[in-house]
Amino acid sequence: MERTFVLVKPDGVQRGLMGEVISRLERRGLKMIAAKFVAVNRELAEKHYAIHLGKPFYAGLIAYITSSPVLAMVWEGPDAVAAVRQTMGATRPTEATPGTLRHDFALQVGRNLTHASDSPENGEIEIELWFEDNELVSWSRETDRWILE
Ligand code: IDP
Ligand code: MG
Repeated sequence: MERTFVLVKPDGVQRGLMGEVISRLERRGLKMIAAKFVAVNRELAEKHYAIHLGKPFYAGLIAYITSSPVLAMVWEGPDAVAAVRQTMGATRPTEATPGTLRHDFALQVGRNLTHASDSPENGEIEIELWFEDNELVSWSRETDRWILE
């Protein structure tokens, strides 16, 4: 089953939206297999956003993600990467579809609430960066037969 890495960024934590993010992913049918509350240091932030090094918004992005704790999670499901990114909405909240998290709870790209892996390969890399193997929980969910065909 595909896995993806998800963050509730500092703005989501400060605004009390952790539960909203979890709730939407749960209701979608995705299964949480790991979660932890993390004060992100500069080293972790730079590794996580290495792909954006050199971009004009990079310094602001590192400052944003280290400014307050984040909720780091791993979610599992069929096409989990695409499903989570769809639920999050477009990177720029004003381009996000109504009903998505970024449309419903955000206005600006630099305060867009969440991070989610953009490919299964990057998902595995990000899971490895943020979690130890023994923090990933393998569990069977009784509702799976009503969610997965
Ligand atoms: P994503 O989070 O939707 O995958 P990316 O392009 O990977 O979007 O960018 C990572 C993060 O960097 C965004 O979620 C956003 O917080 C921030 N970001 C991207 N573009 C800009 C920008 O033009 N100004 C400020 N922040 C930006
Ligand atoms: Mg991205």
